[in-house]
This record gives sequence, C-alpha cells and structure tokens, in this order.
Amino acid sequence: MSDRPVPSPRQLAYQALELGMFCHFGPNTFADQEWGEGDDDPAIFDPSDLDPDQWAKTAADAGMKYLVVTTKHHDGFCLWPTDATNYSIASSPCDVDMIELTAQACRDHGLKLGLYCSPWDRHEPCYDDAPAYDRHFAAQWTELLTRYGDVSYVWLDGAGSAGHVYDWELIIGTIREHAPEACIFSMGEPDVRWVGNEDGLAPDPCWNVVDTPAESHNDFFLSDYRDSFPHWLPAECDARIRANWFWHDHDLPSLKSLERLVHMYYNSVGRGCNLLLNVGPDARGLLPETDVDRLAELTAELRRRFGSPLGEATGPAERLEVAFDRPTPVNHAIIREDIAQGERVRRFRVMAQIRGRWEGVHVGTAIGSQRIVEFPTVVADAVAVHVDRSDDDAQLKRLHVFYC
Ligand code: FUL
Repeated sequence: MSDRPVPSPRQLAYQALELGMFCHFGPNTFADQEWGEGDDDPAIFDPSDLDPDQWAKTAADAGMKYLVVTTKHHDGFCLWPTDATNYSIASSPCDVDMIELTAQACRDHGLKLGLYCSPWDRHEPCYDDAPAYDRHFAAQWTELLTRYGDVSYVWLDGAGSAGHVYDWELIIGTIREHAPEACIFSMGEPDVRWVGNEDGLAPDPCWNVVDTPAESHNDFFLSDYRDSFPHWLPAECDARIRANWFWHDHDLPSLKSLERLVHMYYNSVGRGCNLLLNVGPDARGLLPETDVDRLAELTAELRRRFGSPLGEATGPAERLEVAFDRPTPVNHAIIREDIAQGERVRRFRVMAQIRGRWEGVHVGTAIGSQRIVEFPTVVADAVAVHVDRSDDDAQLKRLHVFYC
C-alpha cells in the first residue's frame, strides 16, 4: 500500500460540489472600483432591491452546489452587523444583515454556504498591530461561524497580505472550533488550494496531491502544515463571468461568451477541480439579467452535451467498458476515479472498438474526481478506459460516453 495522502471527509464533500457561484458585493459595487481603500462612506452602500434569494436561485438553476459571498473585501466594510467595527452595513442606508439573508437563501435553494472574509483589511485601524488584528479577525470569524447556521467553506484570500504575519494558530483554531466540517481555502491550514490563475483553467495534469509548499501558490501556512507535505490539496478554479469581480455598469461588453464558459468548464471541472464562477450583483443588489441569461445558456449547453450519456459502466475496476448494440458515433468520455481511495491512476488510455478492432483515441495521466475527455468522432461498437499505470490497484468509479 502506498502512503500517499487521501482526502479528508470534508474535502471529499467539497470536491463533490464541482460548481459554485462567487458573489462579490460591497461598496466597490457602488464606487466603480475593485479594491476600495477602506475610506468609502458607508452611505454609498445602498442597493435598491437587494435580493440574495435571486442569487441563490440563479446558482441552483445553473446546477451550482455552493455559493461564496464576500462578507468583507479588502476595503474592510462588513456586510453583516459585526460587533468588531462600525464600518459595516449597520452604518449604511441598507440596514439588514446581508449574510443572514444569503445564508437563508442558500438553505432555501439547497446550496452549501461559503464565506469570504479578507485577511487584508485596508480600513481597520489595528491592522498594523498584528496581535490586535489577529484577535479582531478571529472575533469576526467567530461571529460569521456562529450566527448563520452551517458554513461549509471559508475563503481566505492571500491578496495584499504579503509581509503581514498572522497568528494562524489563533485564526485557524477559531475556524476549526466553530466549523470543523468547513473546508478552508488557500491559507493557514488549507483544505483547498488556488489553481494559480483567475481564468478558470487548470493545468493538465492537475494532481490533488501537492508535494511541496511551493506548488500550492501560497506562503501563509501554520508551521505544522508547512512541515508535513505532501498534502491532499485539491485546486479550485475561481473565475469571473465578466472581466471584474465587482459589477461595473461599463463592463457588460466583457461578459464571457458561451464558448468561453464551456471551455472553462472543460478545463476546470473536466480536470477534476471545482469551478467557482463569480457573478457580481449590480447596484440594485440583483444579478444582472444579461449574466443570468448567459448562465442559463451555459446550463442548457452542458445539459445538451452531458445530460444523457450513451452508456455507463461502473466500478470499482481497473478497466471499464461501455458496449453498444450497434455502431454508434462517440466523441466524449467522462471518467471518474474513486478519490476516497486516493489518486492512484498515473496513466490511462481511452479505446474505441471500431469494426471489431480496438483503437486508442486518447491517452492521459490524471483522472481524479472527474476527467472530461474529448476525442475526434468515431463510430464505435464499444468504448473502454484502461489504466496503464497506477499506484496500488486503480479504482475507476464510472465511465460515461457521449456524442456531443
Ligand atoms: C483576489 C482579490 O484581490 C480580488 O479582488 C478577488 O477578491 C479575488 C477572488 O481574489 O485575490
């Protein structure tokens, strides 16, 4: 038996989610900026029709399984009435608890809730007093993780924090104490790593096991974690439906095309990563109709491609085969490995049986939780996936075959 790392239960639960929605919303939305400096007047935060239910419904309709909302971006403005600072929604004309509304909307639409709370804080006067800020930030996480029911994901963004020393024992300890089942993104003692770009594109292969800290695109670790690589550390692809994270009334032309989004899906979810796609609520507090429509197009297209497999074979097995009762055009396969057993496949082949002869149509390395394989159309009697090389016995879970 190999002693390579395997996923924890919370990582397995996270990896099964595959597709999520990111919502960046805050004073930046009203100030036509991406990184507020922490001095925007709370009075500008004044959405006319704030409706997190519309965000959650849109996400659920798009087949997304989780929603991550900015509770505080780098500008330090808190979207919940925190006791830690006055610089919050409680000082704005919009006197509601936006995180409460979002948590309720997620429950209503069957989504897991993720909370983004920026470590870097450009407003908080104690930010430069590291121990004081550690206590402040930990207190904010205590509020976020005790007031809103289950939180499945804690999103720690490294931007702006270079050179700042955080007390990860305190911060991670606080998060684990209140939300032991939540995965943590990227910092401290991460369960999930950043893929390394914001384009929704994972490299090929994109292994789940990371051997060194340098491969994880992050420098902020608890020392025990840093000293105990390799880790099971799946990558998440965070990406934007437009050019920016926050809504701007002038960036509609940057709305990504259906083709771009499908390409993104193939190169993220199709490479075994979760895709966290940002759709920024506008100054009404609603996802723009244009963006909602584009997501609906994406959902319809993915359903058209992958909604009805031509055949299915299930494992556990080292080889899976789908046989047809007549020659059938095929050009895609979706292969899953049982990652609960770890990432064992090192090299695989997809074969098609054409007029009685087996021919290779694709070779690859990583399968992981899910691998979408596209190949030139062939008319086949059967399609099979073979594992050519693996650590221990490969455990293929499922093969689906399609003609798109
Ligand atoms: C980055 C941030 O600086 C962006 O504003 C955004 O929040 C993105 C998800 O992460 O690091």
